[in-house]
Order: sequence, then C-alpha cells, then structure tokens
Amino acid sequence: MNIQRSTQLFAEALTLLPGGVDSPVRAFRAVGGQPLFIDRGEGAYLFDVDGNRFVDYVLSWGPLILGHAHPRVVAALAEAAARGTSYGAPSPLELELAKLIQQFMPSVEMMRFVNSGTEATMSALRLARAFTGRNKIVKFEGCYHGHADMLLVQAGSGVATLGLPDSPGVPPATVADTLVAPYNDLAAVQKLFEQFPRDIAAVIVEPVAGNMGVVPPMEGFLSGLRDVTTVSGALLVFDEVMTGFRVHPGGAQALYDVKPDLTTLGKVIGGGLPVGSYGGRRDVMQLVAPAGPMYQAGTLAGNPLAMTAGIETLKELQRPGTWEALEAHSTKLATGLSAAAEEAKVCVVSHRVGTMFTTFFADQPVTNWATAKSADTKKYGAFFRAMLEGGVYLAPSQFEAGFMSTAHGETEIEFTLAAARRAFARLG
Ligand code: KE4
Repeated sequence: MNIQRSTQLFAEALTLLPGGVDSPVRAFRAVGGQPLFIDRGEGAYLFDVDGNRFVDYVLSWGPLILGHAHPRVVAALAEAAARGTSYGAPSPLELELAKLIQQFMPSVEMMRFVNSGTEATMSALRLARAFTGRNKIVKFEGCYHGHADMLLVQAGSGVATLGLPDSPGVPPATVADTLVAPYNDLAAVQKLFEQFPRDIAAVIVEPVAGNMGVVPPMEGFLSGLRDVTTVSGALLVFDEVMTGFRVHPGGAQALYDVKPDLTTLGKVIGGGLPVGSYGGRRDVMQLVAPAGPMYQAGTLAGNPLAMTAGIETLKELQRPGTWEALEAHSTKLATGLSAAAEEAKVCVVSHRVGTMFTTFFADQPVTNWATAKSADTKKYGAFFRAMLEGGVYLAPSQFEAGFMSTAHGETEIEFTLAAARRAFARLG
C-alpha cells in the first residue's frame, strides 16, 4: 500500500504536534506503523492522502452514525454557516436539539450543551459535588470519561482504592477523592459506600464500557449501582458519550431500564462537530449558573453548526427502519468476524452491544479491565495491520470500540468479512 504522502506529512507533523497527532490514540502507537493522513470521508469510506480507500469502523470514534458527509447533514451545515458560525447568544437550534434528545432520553429533564465529552463529565461531577455537598466520586477501572484531572485515575491493586495520578501533572490532592472499583464488581462499590457512607457525591459509569474495548454490564450491575446510590444519597451519572444513540435509540439507560440522575452525552449529538452535554434531574440541573451557583461556561457552547449537525443526525435516526438496519448489520458483522476467527482457529472473544463492537484476542471471558488487558495486543496489532492492508480501517487499539453506521451496507460488510478471513488466516 502506497503511504508516501502520509509518511511525509507525519514527519512534518512530528515537528509541530506532540506525537504528530492531536489525540494520542490516533498515533497507531498500540498497533505499530504510522497514522494515515485523511483526505476525505464519504459514507462508509475514508480516503487517505495517497488515494487508498478504507471501509471505516472508527467513524471519528463514534459520532458518525450516519457515515461521513451525509448529504442531509452537509446541506444543513452549509445553510447554517451562511447564517454565521457562532453567536455567543442563545439560538432556537439549542432548544430544537434539546427537545430531540429528550424525546429519546426522557430522564434528561434539563441539559447544558458544552464542547466535548470531557467538559460534560467534568461539569456533571462538579454539579454532583455541589448538589450533595460531598467530595468523593467513584469511577471504574478501564472506564474513560475524558481527560479532566480527577478522572485520569487508574485503580491500583485491590478491590477499590484511593486514586493515584495516572498522568504526570495531576497533583495527588486532585485525585485524593477519586475512588476506583473494578467494572462489574458491585460488591466493591458497596464496600466503598460502607467505608465512606456520607462522602460519595457520585458514581460515574460507562453503562456499556467502550474504553477497554466493548464490555457489557453484567446482570444486576447497573440496577445495583442505582440502588446503592439512591440509598446513600449519591448521584448516579451515566456517561453515555459513547453509548448514547449507539447501543439503543434511548441509550443504555433505555436498553437496561435503569434511570440515572445525570447523563453525559457527546459524539453522535454533534454529528461530527465538537459537542457534549450534561443533563438529567431538573432539581439537580437548577443548580447550574446562572439558575444556580454552580459555575460552568463555554464560548462556543451550543454552537449553531454543532447544533445543526446534531439535529439533522438525530432526525435522520428517527426514520422508520433505521435502528433495525443498524442492528442487523452490526450483528452480521460481529458474527461474521467470530466465524472467520473460528475458521482460522484464532481464539477471540467477540462483544457487541448495538452498533458498538470489539474483537478481543483473548481466550477467557472479558468482564472488566483486568481480563480485558490480558488480551494479546500484539496479535490485535497484526490483525489491525492486515485489515488495513485489506482496505478496512479498525480502531488502532485493542482497547477501543468499533462502530457501525447507516452508510455500511451488505457490500461493505461482505468486503470486511473477506478481508477478515484473509487476515485471520495469516494469524492462524
Ligand atoms: P471527548 O472529550 O473526547 O469528546 O469525550 C471524552 C469521553 C467521555 N466519555 C466517554 C465514554 C468517551 O468514550 C469519551 C471519549 N472517547 C474516546 C474514544 N475512546 C475519544 C477518542 C480520543 O480520545 O481521541
């Protein structure tokens, strides 16, 4: 595969951007090789600057559930841009998107738009602390909620531990109130609440984990979190930045019928433009300035272009048959990948929830970070490179999710499964 132009651009990028990228996971460090520079996206496809074409399952890490450059989104954006790119003042578009989100997620009684998932989770936890008057938060190993200091914490040993800074530059004092438990381990969370009965402001969870690879919640885990937070007066925060409009039209909260106090969103609700939101119980959201004293602000929050792309995306998702087709194609792909691995006698654990999926190169069940990180990342890297050579662009990390879009049809899936059979054969 000719990657000459990407190679030149990457060499230049390394002199301008740390690691040559604007977000670490894009650098291909986990899978070997170097990042491809993209010229354009079209439907299910990415085209790099050397003219190579790929069926894309990263889809900008989730936002592009309609695929790249959907005509309806592009046309609406062109019109919106002609009316100005930012107002720094309220616009009807924010209300239109808010009402659309509420149609899908009635638990979000009131919300605030921000510019990223990181801002959404950071603000939601500040709000939970303001509402409860408590300081501690609980997160889970292997769950990622953006790069706010207090959330950049990896559990140490043991069932649950006081967080230690994971990244340099995060002062120990900033994470002293961040408690960590293994995903799917309700007993560990109950133990934390016994240890800190009146100190925990919130439990934040990816209701389907996507940032250790896709790991579904075990039976009773989410409802157990709901019970323990209700009893203790802590808030339950569902971080649906990735799962929102991906695992079910109403998100994981609809799929598993568990109602959080706050929900964070991002990705799909911006249709590929910078966006995030946090929202939920009206009595909690009323604390947010200027309605209440909890401060949070943003120059480009509620940006008319991001709102427009989000509105058109959610409206398109409401077309009859859309979710059925997404479910059918996601199922066909995931089962096809498992069958291809089995045919080549390659051991994989395949997880899929809605339009999110991960093929773990593992020979034991994957239920949390400890079991996810036992996957053979070298083998995943070899598979990733073989699929890239075969014209399929997967997540450049074993610990990420793959995504389906409405633009992926039979042709793309058959092409992908043929490439997978060849790639697994090389590994087998
Ligand atoms: P952003 O700040 O990247 O918009 O959102 C942070 C975030 C919050 N919550 C969840 C559940 C998320 O998955 C994310 C971001 N996801 C990663 C992909 N695993 C973004 C890709 C990247 O970091 O480049």
